[in-house]
Amino acid sequence: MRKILITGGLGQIGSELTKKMRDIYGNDNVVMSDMQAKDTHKDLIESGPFEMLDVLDREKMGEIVDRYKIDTIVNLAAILSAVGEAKPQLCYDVNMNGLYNVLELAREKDLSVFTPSSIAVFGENTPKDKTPQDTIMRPGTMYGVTKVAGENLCDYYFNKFGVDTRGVRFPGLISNDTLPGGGTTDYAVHIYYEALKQKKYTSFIDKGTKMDMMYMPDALNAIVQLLEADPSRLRHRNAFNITAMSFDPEDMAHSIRKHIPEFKLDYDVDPVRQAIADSWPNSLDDSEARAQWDWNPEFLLDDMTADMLNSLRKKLNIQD
Ligand code: NAD
Ligand code: AKB
Repeated sequence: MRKILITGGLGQIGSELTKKMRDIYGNDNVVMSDMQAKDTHKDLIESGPFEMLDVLDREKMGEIVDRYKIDTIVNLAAILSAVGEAKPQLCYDVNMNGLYNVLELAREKDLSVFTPSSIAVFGENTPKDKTPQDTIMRPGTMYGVTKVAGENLCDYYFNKFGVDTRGVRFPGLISNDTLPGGGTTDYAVHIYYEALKQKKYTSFIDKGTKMDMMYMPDALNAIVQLLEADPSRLRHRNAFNITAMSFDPEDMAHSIRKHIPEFKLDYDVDPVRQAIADSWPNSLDDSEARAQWDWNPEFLLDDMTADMLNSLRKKLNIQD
């Protein structure tokens, strides 16, 4: 049985991954950590071990690894694209130095490491449609720069020291538990909350802007599936393109109107996040992930919309 440490565990992915991993590996075998405890996640924090951990504190991370006999780190602590443009130094520190600390501990203590990358590794010069697995990567954001460097660093630790590093390039993730942490694709979560609360939404991303997206249950499956995949089949360890769907705000509105016919969508485009979105792919080619570890997502846009609206109605206590 694995003994897992999750960093940044109270974020959008970590709060749901912790639950899933505790179900699979056992509550006591999954240590969740973050900068500070949050009242909103009291149940989760109390369902297994929780540690306050800044990934910039390598000594404390090492002490936690030893105390719990950790053999796998899932490194989710990060600063995402929009916040990264507002706070580039913080983005560089957390995404680069945090990952470096994780990898150094992994080298010293023979740990496996999973670190997500992102569609943010791609930039203006990358082919936009069916973006290939191996292609030009010259991102225009600090977040993207740290993600490309992170992929390379993880490859380096595997090739040079034999550390078992793995990762995927996630597209925008949509979930109904924890709100997203300051990215460009966040509109695709907010739209569902506002559709239920106000029956209208003002999008900061313009119509016609297609980006890859994925529903959280598929993203969590991807992490566990790749972590457990047969290493002899993996040729792109740290940077698998994966996607489930590609859409623009109008496609979402169309899907939401199947449940809320009066839903209205208008636009107040944010130039910073729009420029980031314009530099990212319209759609990824994820055939290498499908071939090397049988990646196969379940949710398309209409399935996700039905599930999101249903779950959020209960969460927000909103009647039909
Ligand atoms: P998030 O912003 O929701 O959560 C990140 C967590 O990291 C937060 O809880 C925050 O408190 C924590 N954190 C920040 N600085 C820290 C530090 N110094 N030490 C410890 N913890 C710290 O992010 P997320 O969406 O859960 O993303 C997790 C990973 O997945 C990131 O690497 C991100 O780049 C990647 N990713 C996410 C998406 C997405 O749409 N959510 C898409 C592509 C890639
Ligand atoms: C962001 O928008 O920054 C993230 C991502 C795609 O990496 N959701």
